Amino acid sequence: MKTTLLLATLASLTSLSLSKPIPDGPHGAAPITGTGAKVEEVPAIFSSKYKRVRVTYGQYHLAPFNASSAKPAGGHGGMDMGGMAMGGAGGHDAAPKPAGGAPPMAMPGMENEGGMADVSTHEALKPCSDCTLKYAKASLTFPDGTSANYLNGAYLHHLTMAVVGPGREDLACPGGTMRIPKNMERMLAFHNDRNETFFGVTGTDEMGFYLGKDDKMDLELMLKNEINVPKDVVFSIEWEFIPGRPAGWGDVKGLWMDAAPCSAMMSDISPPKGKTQFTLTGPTWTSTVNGRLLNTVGHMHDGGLEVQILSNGKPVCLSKASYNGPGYVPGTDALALGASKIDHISRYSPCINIGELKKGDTLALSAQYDFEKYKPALNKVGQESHVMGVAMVFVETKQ
Ligand SMILES: *[C@@H]1O[C@H](CO)[C@@H](O)[C@H](O)[C@H]1NC(C)=O
Ligand SMILES: *[C@@H]1O[C@H](CO)[C@@H](O)[C@H](O)[C@H]1NC(C)=O
Ligand SMILES: [Cu+2]
Repeated sequence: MKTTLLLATLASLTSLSLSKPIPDGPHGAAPITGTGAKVEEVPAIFSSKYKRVRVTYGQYHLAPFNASSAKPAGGHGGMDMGGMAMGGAGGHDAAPKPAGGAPPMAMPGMENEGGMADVSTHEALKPCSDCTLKYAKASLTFPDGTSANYLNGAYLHHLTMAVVGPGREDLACPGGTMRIPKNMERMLAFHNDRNETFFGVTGTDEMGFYLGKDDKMDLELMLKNEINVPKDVVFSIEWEFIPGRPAGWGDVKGLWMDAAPCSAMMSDISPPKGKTQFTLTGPTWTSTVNGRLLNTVGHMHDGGLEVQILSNGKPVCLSKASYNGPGYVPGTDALALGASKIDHISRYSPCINIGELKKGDTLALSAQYDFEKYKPALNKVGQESHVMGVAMVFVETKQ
């Protein structure tokens, strides 16, 4: 297993092609990525003072949904474990991040998630260094550039990006946990709704997330193939940032609100047995900072209706799921190749300018599901897939 991982890593290193030099190669070593990783400059949209880059993290090979456990398909992005490709190391849906580069073992309940590929890496390409991030937007395409989604069989299951560096601390789960070690701070999450992220309320307000020279970016990336033929996909994020750390700008942090507690290794939860309508309720978080709650969208799995956030017991944000937007309905070809004919969440209503936050205030999240209204996704062996209740809330912190 270790040899396979090493070979896969070497293969991806040798095929690194860069149209621009990597701004900040970690300690001289080339970052570990999928094939074709690169950083390209594109025109900024929000301000002439900003720069915009498209970071391609790589092209990855996804095994078919129905791949048998005994006969793994080869991949560029990592090694496959019976249709569950394991690449890089770690992943919140995978397993404890092991020391020494040993591949993680599938978490109980995840081993039958057909077509799932964990292509996480501890050293993802950085969009910039000594810069303040304003905006990010993720995409998943096929190598020919067309969007990859339920329509044609492969989708962006989720990604979480964290910055690892001296003095970094996760706002929601501080102090170091099994899942979020010391010096790690989660700062970005994308799910298949692919909603753009503003580190602020708009693209131009004077605040952002600072990324330093010594920070590394940890990318937890899970991709999923819904159909019974292999697929190659390309994952990228467009970032917009201002160089340096402008004087007077506010600091933006990500607050990962979750139905699962900080002690859990992943956000995935088994749906309560025998229930079709239920609410997941997360632990109460007590604020350690003063600031302002800027924006968020919720995240659930199919079957979810809405994510609610309570501040000091009062509802301050309701992010409702809507289903079956363009690109999210499996097409005829995808259905013929085994895609399941269910409704898929395609977007969430955003909450913007949520309100003030003071030290001692409490925040809590809940997520409501109704499997009678929207059927849950099923895994390879016909069991209900895990569910989630998550919202990455961006906060402007004031000391
Ligand atoms: C995505 O979220 C932002 C808030 O960050 C919001 O302004 C925008 O309307 C959302 N877009 C969609 C398609 O939901
Ligand atoms: C998966 O499905 C494809 C297409 O229907 C089929 O050709 C293939 O034999 C299946 N593989 C397994 C392992 O069942
Ligand atoms: Cu999820």
